[in-house]
Amino acid sequence: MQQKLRLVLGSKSRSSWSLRPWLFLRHHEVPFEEIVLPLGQPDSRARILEHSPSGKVPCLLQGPLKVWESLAICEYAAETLALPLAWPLDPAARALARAMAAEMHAGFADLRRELPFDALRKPTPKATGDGAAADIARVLALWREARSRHGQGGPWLFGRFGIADAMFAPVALRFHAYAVALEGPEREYVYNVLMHPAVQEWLDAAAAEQPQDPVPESPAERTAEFAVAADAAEPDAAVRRYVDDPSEIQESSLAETQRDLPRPVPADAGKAALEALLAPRAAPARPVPAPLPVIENQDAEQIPVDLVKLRSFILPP
Ligand SMILES: N[C@@H](CCC(=O)N[C@@H](CS)C(=O)NCC(=O)O)C(=O)O
Repeated sequence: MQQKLRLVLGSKSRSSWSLRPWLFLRHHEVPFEEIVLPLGQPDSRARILEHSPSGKVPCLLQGPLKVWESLAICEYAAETLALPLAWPLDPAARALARAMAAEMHAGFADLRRELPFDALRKPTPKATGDGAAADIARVLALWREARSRHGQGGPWLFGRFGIADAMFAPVALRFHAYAVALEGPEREYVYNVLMHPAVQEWLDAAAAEQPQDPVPESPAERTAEFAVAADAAEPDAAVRRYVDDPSEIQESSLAETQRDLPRPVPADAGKAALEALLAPRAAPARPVPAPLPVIENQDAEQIPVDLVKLRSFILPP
């Protein structure tokens, strides 16, 4: 019998590299124990080094074995747990998937630096420099190529969920968090990543974490929840909504509302999926010390959200 797996992770709100193998294992319902270590603390490095020889997370432990590096962890899991669809079966697709995963593992430094992973960020656009813009364009081109050439068997890059999807999942979450303009298949792909039950689980766990490190943007923006209420059937009608404060419902134009909505929302989003996308993420159960006030959102339930109508507002006909 194999010894149990333990996965050493960083804070879920911050550690994009940890998300990759975690998601791969969770997608395949592989049982493992989590050891979550807060990042950005004075003792973070020492605590990580107790488990991970590289001084970085993630690191997979199995008895005396330590596997660090996100890609190597996914590979090890695929081989030892016989997960053959970790890579597509067709050699050409397999080569492309491996090249994409390796390019992700080694590259996109501007994108990662300019759009840092923040699982709790309210979707808000951010201006990027040429380097990050080029990285975004490259990622989208890769996704488009994989989906159009090899994605017929399912909603993931190569049809079935594989290592390439796990490697790009944090990028998809960044595109969502920074409201990167997306179209067609890329928009749907980001949506599918966002709606993956394990990704939702990760985001919930991130929301429940004790905030540890300085927040780069305004605290209100970080913790604020987002909701919209639509109360008119006409597409040019004003939309009632709140952004930060549920007690302050304002009217905005439809264009403004569309611009601010969490993205992406594909044309075939069902009611339940849309509901999940718009639902406020649960606030931490325990009190959060200043300067990170929790925005209480109980009032949100009192807003008469007609999701079917709302959907017709935010989706193209
Ligand atoms: N190439 C590594 C990157 C791992 C990495 O950079 N992890 C970050 C967290 S996302 C880390 O451990 N940083 C150490 C620290 O913040 O103390 C991998 O693929 O696993």
